[in-house]
Amino acid sequence: MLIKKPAEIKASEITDKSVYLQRRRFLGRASLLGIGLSASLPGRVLGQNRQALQFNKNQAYSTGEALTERGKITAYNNYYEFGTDKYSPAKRAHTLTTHPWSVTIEGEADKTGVFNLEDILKNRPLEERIYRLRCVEGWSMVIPWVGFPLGDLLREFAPNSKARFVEFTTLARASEMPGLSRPVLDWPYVEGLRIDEAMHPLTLLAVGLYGETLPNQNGAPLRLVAPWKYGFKSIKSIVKIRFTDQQPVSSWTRANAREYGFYSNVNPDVAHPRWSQKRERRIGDFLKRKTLMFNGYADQVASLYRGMDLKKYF
Ligand SMILES: Nc1nc2c(c(=O)[nH]1)N[C@H]1C(S)=C(S)[C@@H](COP(=O)(O)O)O[C@H]1N2
Ligand SMILES: [Mo]
Repeated sequence: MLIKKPAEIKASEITDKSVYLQRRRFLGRASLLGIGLSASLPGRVLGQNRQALQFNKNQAYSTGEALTERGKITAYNNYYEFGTDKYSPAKRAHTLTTHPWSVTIEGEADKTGVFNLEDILKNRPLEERIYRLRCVEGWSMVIPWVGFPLGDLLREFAPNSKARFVEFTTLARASEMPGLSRPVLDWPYVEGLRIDEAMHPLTLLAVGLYGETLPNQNGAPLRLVAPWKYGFKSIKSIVKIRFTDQQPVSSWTRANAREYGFYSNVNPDVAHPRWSQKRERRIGDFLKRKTLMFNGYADQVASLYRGMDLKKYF
């Protein structure tokens, strides 16, 4: 049942953090009461306009740290398909058509094919998870994502025993992505995870942030979020997921293997060849803070790397 109150419609138009927090509290109560706030999901996930999403808050997987303002999360981005400048994606990504959208599932799995995003999202419950995101360049944010565990989706395709890795590919549509005219990276943007990293319960596929569909500059309509890894692993606007027995070569490794390894786990003890990773600036803060091992998710993910030399496998 859809019950819309004027106050609630207003809140979705406002980007201020305190208002959002109030609204989140309201959403929490509303979902307890079983009141739906948005009609006909998943159709509404797909439009380019901001649409309210229906979700449950996953507190167990959320940090209690102060959120980065929505306006900062959506204005300061890395999305090289729209230019290498941090402010270009917000200015230019509106040209991206995110509907219709399909995702090709390929490789070492019983079920493969091309699937409409609508079908992927049908009857799939969404969660809000507040995660830290740490860019390899030394800044970080705290982002309230809305999405679902990647592993839940992957299992539906029944990957076989050869599926040791998962490779992800971003859309490469030159007519809508002005950055593709420059060979800064080898397009399309490709990233990869080991299968156990992909299946880890922290690994999210996001369709929204701050309670609404993803802005294009943040990777609409579907992007990866692996919060213990440097931001570039969290690939945007995904069109292909491939199960493979070979370790994928990511666009960043292809561009500069010495600087960007396959794992790219946040690690204050392994410096980037051109700068230290010991500290980071939380966007909005004046002073820097210490970078934490695995971006603060060591309790959950350190066991994935037991026995590995993380200086070698950086
Ligand atoms: N397709 C694609 N995905 C991408 C990037 C990109 O340039 N292209 N940049 C990455 C980098 S370096 C970071 S830090 C994060 C930034 O995500 P945000 O803009 O939503 O904060 O997206 C990652 N995903
Ligand atoms: Mo990044």
